[in-house]
Amino acid sequence: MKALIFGITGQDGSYLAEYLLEKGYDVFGVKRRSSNLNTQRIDHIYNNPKFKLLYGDVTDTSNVFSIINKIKPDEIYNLAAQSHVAVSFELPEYTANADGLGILRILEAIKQLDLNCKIYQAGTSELFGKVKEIPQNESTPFNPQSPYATAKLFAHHTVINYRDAYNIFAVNGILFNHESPRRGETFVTRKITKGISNIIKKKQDCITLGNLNTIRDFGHAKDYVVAMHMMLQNTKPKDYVIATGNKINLRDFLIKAFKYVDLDIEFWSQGINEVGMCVQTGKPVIRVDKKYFRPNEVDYLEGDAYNAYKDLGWLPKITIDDLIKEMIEHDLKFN
Ligand code: NAP
Ligand code: F7E
Repeated sequence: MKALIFGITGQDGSYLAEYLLEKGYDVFGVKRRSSNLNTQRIDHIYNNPKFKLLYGDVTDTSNVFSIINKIKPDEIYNLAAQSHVAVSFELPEYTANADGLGILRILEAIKQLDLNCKIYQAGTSELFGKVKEIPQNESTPFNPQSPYATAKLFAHHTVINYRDAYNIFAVNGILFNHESPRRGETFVTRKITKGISNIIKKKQDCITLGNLNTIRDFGHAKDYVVAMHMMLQNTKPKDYVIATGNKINLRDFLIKAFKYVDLDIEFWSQGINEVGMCVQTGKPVIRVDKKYFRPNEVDYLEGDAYNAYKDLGWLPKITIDDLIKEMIEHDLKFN
């Protein structure tokens, strides 16, 4: 079996590649050219004879077409995206091009080449935006709040349209936030675990964050890539929500994370004056800065993945406590 992964250098691409190699797949990963090395997450599999890297970009139609024509994969995983919600407000057009049109280019190549290939599209809980229902499942109405989410909404409907119109086995995974030691350092969980490691090593005094009034359903990326593969082994192409069902607000995440290094946090004041004080040292270790606020915020995400459990047998295995432990231990060791 040949799997082609767009977005191989990212968090999910690296875990998925490992998982598919363990299953005996030949894995082809598409990476963008960069002026500096960006393969840190996949360096350990680079010499695996069943793994190959190709240069590509989902904004380049001819490149996408020629890669698919050359490899003729059995499965494609489209994980390539400008995946940062806050950045999408600065780069709306590029985000629409990569995150919205990227999958259209892949589907169009499959259609024109008439290939028998299954396709996974990386959808997101950001589609629910300002939520219309709690918890969110596959029937919850979408209400996107960012250029990232509107681009992913286009991608979501494009997948359904190609599935219905051309009988292509294409599915959307509607994945809630998933994290790991490989999470990009500007996403909130990694910013926190790296910040804690720096505070312990006296390289940093304080972690400066944006909106603390936010609730997320965090899982581990390792569990979530298993769901991606399961969706392509399903008897028919269907979209699924993937989540833990366990929500946590950012202040509680911070309290848990600091607790792991034996520090207690108390929150004082409100809004941009809010600080997280360390009980043991009496010093502020968390501050708020408006520059990390978004023009629109998604305040509450809590997923219901019952259908993935019922149809696919998918369940998350890694708890939030184990996730935090793994991330902090990694950052203490390597940063
Ligand atoms: P990530 O770490 O940011 O990885 C994104 C990957 O896409 C990177 O390999 C990146 O390459 C690549 N990429 C970006 N623009 C590209 C382009 N124009 N052409 C080709 N490749 C491009 O994201 P992730 O956390 O692994 O997420 C994987 C996918 O799931 C993304 O589509 C994301 O939007 C979606 N998603 C993520 C979550 C989550 O919580 N992690 C939840 C729901 C959905 P570089 O290394 O060169 O930047
Ligand atoms: O923010 C708040 C921020 O950037 C989480 C992507 O993988 O998951 C991710 O998107 C929350 C938000 O992730 C900071 O305002 C506070 O409410 O880690 P994040 P995200 O926006 O939820 C979804 C499912 C995806 O699909 C995306 O690709 O934390 N927050 N202070 C902050 N966030 C960041 N980044 N930095 C802060 O300083």
